Amino acid sequence: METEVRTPPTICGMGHRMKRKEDARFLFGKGRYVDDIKLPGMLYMDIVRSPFAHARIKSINAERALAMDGVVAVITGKDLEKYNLHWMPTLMGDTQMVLPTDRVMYQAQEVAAVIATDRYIAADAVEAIEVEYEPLEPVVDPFRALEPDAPVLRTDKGKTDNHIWHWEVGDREATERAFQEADVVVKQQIYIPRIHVASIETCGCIADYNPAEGKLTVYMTTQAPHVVRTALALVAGHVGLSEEKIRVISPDIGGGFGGKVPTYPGYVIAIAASVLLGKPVKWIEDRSENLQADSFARDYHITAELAATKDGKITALRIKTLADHGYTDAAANPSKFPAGLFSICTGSYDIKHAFVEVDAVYTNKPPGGVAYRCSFRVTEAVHAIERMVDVLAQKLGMDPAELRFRNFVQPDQFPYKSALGWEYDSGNYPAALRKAMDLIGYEELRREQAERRARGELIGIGISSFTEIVGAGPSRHFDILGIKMFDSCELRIHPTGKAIARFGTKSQGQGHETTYAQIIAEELGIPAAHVQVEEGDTDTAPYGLGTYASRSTPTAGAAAAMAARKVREKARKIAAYLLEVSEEDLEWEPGVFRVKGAPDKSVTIQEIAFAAYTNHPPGMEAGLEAVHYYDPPNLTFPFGSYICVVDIDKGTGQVKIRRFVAVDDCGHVINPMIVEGQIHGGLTMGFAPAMMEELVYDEEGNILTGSFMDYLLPTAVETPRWETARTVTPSPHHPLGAKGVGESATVGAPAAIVNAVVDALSPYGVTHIDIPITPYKVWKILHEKGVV
Ligand code: MCN
Ligand code: CUN
Repeated sequence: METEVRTPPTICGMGHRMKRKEDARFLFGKGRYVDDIKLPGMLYMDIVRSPFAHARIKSINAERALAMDGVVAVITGKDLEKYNLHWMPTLMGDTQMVLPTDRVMYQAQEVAAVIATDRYIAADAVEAIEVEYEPLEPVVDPFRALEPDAPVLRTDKGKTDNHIWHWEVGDREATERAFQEADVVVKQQIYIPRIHVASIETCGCIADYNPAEGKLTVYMTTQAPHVVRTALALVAGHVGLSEEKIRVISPDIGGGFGGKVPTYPGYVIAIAASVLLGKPVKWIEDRSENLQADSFARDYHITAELAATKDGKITALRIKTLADHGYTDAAANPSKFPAGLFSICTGSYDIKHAFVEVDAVYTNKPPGGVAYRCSFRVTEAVHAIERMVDVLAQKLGMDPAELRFRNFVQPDQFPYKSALGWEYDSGNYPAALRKAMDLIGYEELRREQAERRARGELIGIGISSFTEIVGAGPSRHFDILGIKMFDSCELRIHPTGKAIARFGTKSQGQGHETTYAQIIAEELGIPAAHVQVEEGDTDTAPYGLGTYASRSTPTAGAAAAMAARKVREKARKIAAYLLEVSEEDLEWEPGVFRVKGAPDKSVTIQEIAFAAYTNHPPGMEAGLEAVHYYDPPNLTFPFGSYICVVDIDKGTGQVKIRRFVAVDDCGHVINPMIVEGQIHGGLTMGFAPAMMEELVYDEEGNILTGSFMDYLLPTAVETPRWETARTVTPSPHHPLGAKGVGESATVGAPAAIVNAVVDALSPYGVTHIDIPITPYKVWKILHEKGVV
């Protein structure tokens, strides 16, 4: 099944490969990012950061800095404390220092801020500030954090240990029984390391407080401007910032990937500085600050077990995880889900019994936990189950594709209720895997592998048949800080039949200006080229929860369709009035109402729009517009099957990806070109942590990968050529049958790569390798296992 194209290219509704409307300004170098904005009288902020992972601050001496020409102010935690602004809440309801008053908790933590007339002066003044520290014993290893004699980090919260929360789901006893009765049990430790998103644009803001109006405007690199506005009003209401006086503007964003969901101390300090000084204050992180201090991703220590019958029917899954959250839980999960949607870890398989528990701990590392195209921890879940299925296949001596087919949730089982409580809306897992196998020539590859193995060569084939879960709400289960997770569209049709549509989401590169316009074109027949899309300004956009967890299409995309349908209903009334027939006598085709049986009697949507302002029916309100707040009935469950083929060089341990086939299914596709772009980018962001990326700390909590010399990013040179294809299984509850897709490839890809490498090395007894699979790691294994 493919997405049906119902509109001509002149209208460019769903299914058209429309070129991105936003790209013109980017290609002309006319994007408007936060750092492009320069306000009159603007001051610049730079931040003093801690060299220690854990230390007491004995003194801060700013005298030399303050004496420098152009330095306007130095702000410390003690200054903010006077206004009770030295702490702020995190999105997970924990607390985080804005600036410390006595202790620093991770290397690169904010210690003080300098405000100056020039960015260079601010940077020089940062160097001139003398901070005296008394180093304290750091807690770096999360397992060490749980030991009874470990230093307690969050004494400010009255804690007596470093444990943050315990979360569990599933039936512990029934799972235990299934394990006792199983023919075969496999168990594997899996570490999914800390990684960093490295978007091209770092984080930053301009806080512009206008004392005459009492109004604060913040231009900010945020994926969720409305939530920031409400949170600011809640924490700074006591200093006179009430919500109608706060305007958050998220202009063009140079990549978010989850790293621009949290509220960083820098934003709050800049706002405080602007309010105190009555001038605009700009703060833009540099690359090292972004890498060393911003929200990380993953850092899950997983112990996973599968129980199965000897012929390969999986009967139970059990997972225990330790989550390292750094010094505060600043993950951006929905409130009820401290471990995000990790409980999707039964994956694409019909597993009767499952039990999952996650414990979170504090360590002396930067806070965070949700970023990097993760779909709220689905990446971790997929990695665990897709690895485990291969571990089991290896133990049973069964082909991993065969084992998957044997355990897939079958197409006729949807809607499918998983053992961990999710109701999968739709899927066809066997079809996607079959298609990927056909495209790559699976059987032929296995034959080639057997021949080459006989010659001692290392070739591996890895599969990942993942299930995603994206599109939060529904609001009965999903909220952030109590704010329900719906999303919105406000649509206005102008008299000449052109439109403006505003949304509560915020594109960071995903192409919303194009795809939302295409949705409205699909529903109203107004050419997508004539639909202006706006996001990111809280003074004009309807309230929404923002863009992350691939939720925009499932929520705001649905809202666009629903708002357009409301407009169409009013348009139908106007059409009936203009054509002097009853509404029932009208037929709709994209852009035109026709009289049934008299097809030459018709009015176009443009004529109707004009009439809405010039000649509307008596008794009807003028205008043609609608607002819709869409609260999805369920999440959407995109999925895919990826197959990776690797060749390993025995001499160097270098893994070369020979082929990578990705079959994705995100239901109906709005713009195939954009979806392919999302998948190409997502695959590269799956390849990166699988092969290269990791944030590493030493025992003192010093970051060892604090620059791109050590934190390795793939470039076009390292990145393999992606072969993509799709199946289309529409979501039954989404108005367009669409599912989210923005993170699928990042979620699904790493396991396929690891499975391929392990498959290559399996004849030598290798059952698992933790990512990143660096040449050195492979080289060591080759030597340990006596392969060379
Ligand atoms: N789309 C489509 N048909 C579908 C599904 C999606 O045409 N069936 C289109 C959408 O209209 C949209 C794009 O694909 O233009 C992604 O849509 P969606 O899956 O709804 O995801 P979001 O728009 O909510 O984007 C968020 C997602 C996340 S969470 C991360 S992280 C990520 C990602 O998108 N960050 C990105 N992709 C990114 N791409 C870029 N360029 N930059 C980022 O920061
Ligand atoms: Cu988890 S990264 Mo995206 O949800 O913004």
